[in-house]
Amino acid sequence: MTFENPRASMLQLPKARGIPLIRYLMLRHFATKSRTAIKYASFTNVLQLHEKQLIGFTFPLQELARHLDPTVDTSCFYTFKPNYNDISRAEVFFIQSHQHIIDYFTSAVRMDHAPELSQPEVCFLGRSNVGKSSLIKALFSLAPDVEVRVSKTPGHTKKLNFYKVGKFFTLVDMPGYGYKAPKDFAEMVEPYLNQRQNLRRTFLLVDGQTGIQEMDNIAIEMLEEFGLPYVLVITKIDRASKGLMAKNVLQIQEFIKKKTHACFPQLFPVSSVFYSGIHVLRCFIVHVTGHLPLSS
Ligand SMILES: Nc1nc2c(ncn2[C@@H]2O[C@H](COP(=O)(O)OP(=O)(O)O)[C@@H](O)[C@H]2O)c(=O)[nH]1
Ligand SMILES: [Mg+2]
Repeated sequence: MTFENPRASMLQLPKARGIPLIRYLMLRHFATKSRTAIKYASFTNVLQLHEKQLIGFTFPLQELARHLDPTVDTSCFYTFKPNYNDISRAEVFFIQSHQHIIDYFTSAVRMDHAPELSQPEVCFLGRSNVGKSSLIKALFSLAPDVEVRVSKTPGHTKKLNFYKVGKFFTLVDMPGYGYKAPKDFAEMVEPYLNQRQNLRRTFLLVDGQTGIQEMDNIAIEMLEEFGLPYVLVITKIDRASKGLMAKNVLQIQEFIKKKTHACFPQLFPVSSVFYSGIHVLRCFIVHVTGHLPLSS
């Protein structure tokens, strides 16, 4: 079925290109949106935004706080609060040069195949489809040649994918856990978390539309049991309404306060499509790997 619009020929838009009008408009809409999105991969361009937009884009939690009842305690929203200069300094680590190579390094199907590296490491853990690979792509968007491995059959390829950021640190994309979580944890995730000496922080991704789910609870229990410092990253915030985001964020924040010990009190909400929250997350990674003392 096509959506050919009889007025199309009058508008002389799509006919000239032989594309149905609605598809032409959709393509144009997404092309414009993605051009705008790519522009904001760089914090230098984000800094050109008006103050209100700049804050909302850089600190999505602060934007959310504006919509909350003033009686809600939002102090944990500001636990890690770099200034714009810190964020710009951190961004330099994610820009490729001849002296500073950012690239996919290797994959391991078992922990004993993992490369021995001395530089600090951070890993990204979460359910299949929660947005791990997209987040790594967004973090590396200033080095577009980095080949981020995405499994074509989600949940089937169980590999640890290692990405080197020069000689400074490594990011590890963990196999996504699904309905087979206990088995996946036993084979891959547990041995990695238990044995990896240079692991500085684990980022556990939770979908902003659904909040913490049963499988995420298994991961949280494991991280708590191991006493490893971890951080919750809230993904796909562009897909959730402000109301839903507020509800999920407050619920998760309450959960962290009451039920966890090793979890960082502040959440990191991100959109890997529009890059909101990405710049602060880059800054946090550079900070926890020991390369950026905050100036503020
Ligand atoms: N709208 C939106 N979609 C996202 C975002 N992050 C990931 N996705 C989509 O979610 C799906 C799963 O993402 P992927 O990164 O492959 O998840 P993984 O299995 O955890 O590595 C893909 O279709 C992505 O395009 C986001 O921030 N916003
Ligand atoms: Mg993936």
